[in-house]
Amino acid sequence: MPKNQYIDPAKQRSKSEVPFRPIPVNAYSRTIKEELAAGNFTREELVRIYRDMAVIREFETMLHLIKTTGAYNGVEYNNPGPAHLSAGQEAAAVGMAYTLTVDDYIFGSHRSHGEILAKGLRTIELMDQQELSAIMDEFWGGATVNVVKQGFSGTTKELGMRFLLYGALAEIFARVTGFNKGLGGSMHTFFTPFGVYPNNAIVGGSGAIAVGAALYKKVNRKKGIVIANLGDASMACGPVWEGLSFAAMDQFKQLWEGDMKGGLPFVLNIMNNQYGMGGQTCGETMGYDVAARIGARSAEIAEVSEGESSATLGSAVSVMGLTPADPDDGVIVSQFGEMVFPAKSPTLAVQFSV
Ligand SMILES: Cc1ncc(C[n+]2csc(CCOP(=O)(O)OP(=O)(O)O)c2C)c(N)n1
Ligand SMILES: [Mg+2]
Repeated sequence: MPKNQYIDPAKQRSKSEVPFRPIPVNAYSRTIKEELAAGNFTREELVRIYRDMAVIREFETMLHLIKTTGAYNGVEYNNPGPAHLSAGQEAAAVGMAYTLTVDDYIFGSHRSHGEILAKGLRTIELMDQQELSAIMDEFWGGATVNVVKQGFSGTTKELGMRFLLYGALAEIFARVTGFNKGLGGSMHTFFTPFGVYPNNAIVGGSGAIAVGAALYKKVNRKKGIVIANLGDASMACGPVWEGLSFAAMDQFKQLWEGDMKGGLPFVLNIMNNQYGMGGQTCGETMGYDVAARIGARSAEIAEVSEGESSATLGSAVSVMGLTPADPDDGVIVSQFGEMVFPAKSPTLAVQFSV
């Protein structure tokens, strides 16, 4: 017998109000010193956060140089494929991944290299070394890991980092040793053993697809939460609203029972860089102001992990142009306070060989 939510016409049509609470905006304002003093992070954790941001910045810088000059560090390379870059958004990607576990999944925005690397690095940090080794050895019969094993002697985690960077880069370059045998490219790079699920060339596409993954986790009682990373302009896209409405359905709270009661383990993470390709989202009818409003009824990630509800989070960032052909977008503001790169940072201590 199907269950129904009882609609009482007297109550449904009675005069009332929808109460609203203030929405905190740009509420985070701690410095690194304050975070250390508060015991929220150790020095090692902060260094690792910075390392992950530096790795992503250099990865994107490398791609930018290859696209615009045909070379990186004196090595010539031609990449005729697309490269949707996210330099400047490192803090948002690393911040998103930092609290995640191996069991959590991310679905990407259409500039997702940083998200992929951030979640991959986080997973490598947390994953059991034997499991990590087995995953790398088994993947495509070792075709990807064998490339990065050449001339390498280091720890399993270091090998894991090489594997992640190489697998993602080879995919972007459409090489057969890439994570998806080169068939996906820049916007469809993913590696599910690390919880990195497909990204999407359809702006806002992940907003709906990730909800399906969250439903899968819920009904199969799987550990972990699911994040849909989106650009701010995707707030104008139907799949995002459909996904959000589905994830927050009252049925989950009112009709589902026992440990199944509650919203989906789903978070929309909006990378708010104030741009949507040819225009600014600021002030547009369906622009980022709306993101703040839907955030008004959201919960923190901790609550999502406990099956309480779905949430929306916003992160303020800015970037290089979407593709190397686009002009750079501008200034950087980060949710990580002072751990922010200037838009044109001169050098970083991370370099790759291609
Ligand atoms: C459904 C859909 N509409 C339009 C496009 C073309 N398009 C590519 S990127 C982009 C802007 C996306 O802006 P945003 O989501 O804010 O991401 P950002 O580039 O700022 O990271 C658009 C409209 C697309 N790929 N998919
Ligand atoms: Mg944008």
